[in-house]
Amino acid sequence: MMGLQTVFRAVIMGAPGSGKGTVSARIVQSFGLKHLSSGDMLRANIEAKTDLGLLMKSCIDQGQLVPDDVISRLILSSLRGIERTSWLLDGFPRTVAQAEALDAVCDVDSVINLDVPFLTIRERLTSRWVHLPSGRVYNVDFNPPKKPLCSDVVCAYRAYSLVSCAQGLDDVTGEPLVQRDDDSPETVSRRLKDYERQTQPVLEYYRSKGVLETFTGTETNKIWPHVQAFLTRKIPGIQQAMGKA
Ligand code: G5P
Ligand code: MG
Repeated sequence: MMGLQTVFRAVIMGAPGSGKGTVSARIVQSFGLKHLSSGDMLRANIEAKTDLGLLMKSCIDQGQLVPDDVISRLILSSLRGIERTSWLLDGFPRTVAQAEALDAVCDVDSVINLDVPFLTIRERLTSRWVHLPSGRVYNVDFNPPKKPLCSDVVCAYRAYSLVSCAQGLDDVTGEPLVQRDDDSPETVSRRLKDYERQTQPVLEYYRSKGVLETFTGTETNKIWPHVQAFLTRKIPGIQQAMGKA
């Protein structure tokens, strides 16, 4: 890495539910990188009923990857115009073709790989709740919202498996939280299989470039200090305080 480098470009990888969004939020807070999540962007398109969102909704709900050219165009156009900003990509690239498309535009300094057992992941995803507009994630056991909505009425709804009823309110906006359509156990299985088949080769791709750093564990709170120490070593020349990048 050159001494004059002023921007830091990182990718966070890991299976669905490995904690990419959770760790990204901590990285943003500690290091001020701009967070770009492919999944959040796609869900925002679905929510806003854009042409892209309408076209991709069923694909995403079923846990399938969207086509490489569609997601590459979306992400690379978001990177255009922020060439002088340090960023963290979450959820992209997810295939070798996507990694090559990114490489054609810029070099990645570090790839943070969260290695979490699939059994742990399955348990987490059934109790995940999200605030769709911001992408903030909660978990009934791990990081519950400050305002839970567990009135008797909601609990009664839960008994009938009406999972779409809100289980709490977003800490920042007070808006209701929802469960993702792709978090059903069957869809999670499909996403994990696709991850093994299509995304694990991307880890090899970055390993061969010497930029891959793997963090293994079952708890984000135990993984996080290692990620934080790694980034503290890696971003020496860059202003770490928020807003100064
Ligand atoms: P996404 O949105 O990129 P995934 O499947 O890669 O989705 P996901 O599900 O968002 O990843 P995550 O961000 O890795 O998971 O994990 P998270 O949300 O932070 O944590 C999961 C849960 O565990 C949360 O409830 C959290 O609170 C909890 N948790 C965290 N740590 C702990 C802990 O230590 N203990 C406990 N108990 N809980 C914890 O992609 C979605 C879809 O978009 C399309 C695809 O269709 C994809 O399926 N897509 C793409 N398609 C093609 N190419 C791409 N590049 C695409 N990107 C997105
Ligand atoms: Mg995520």
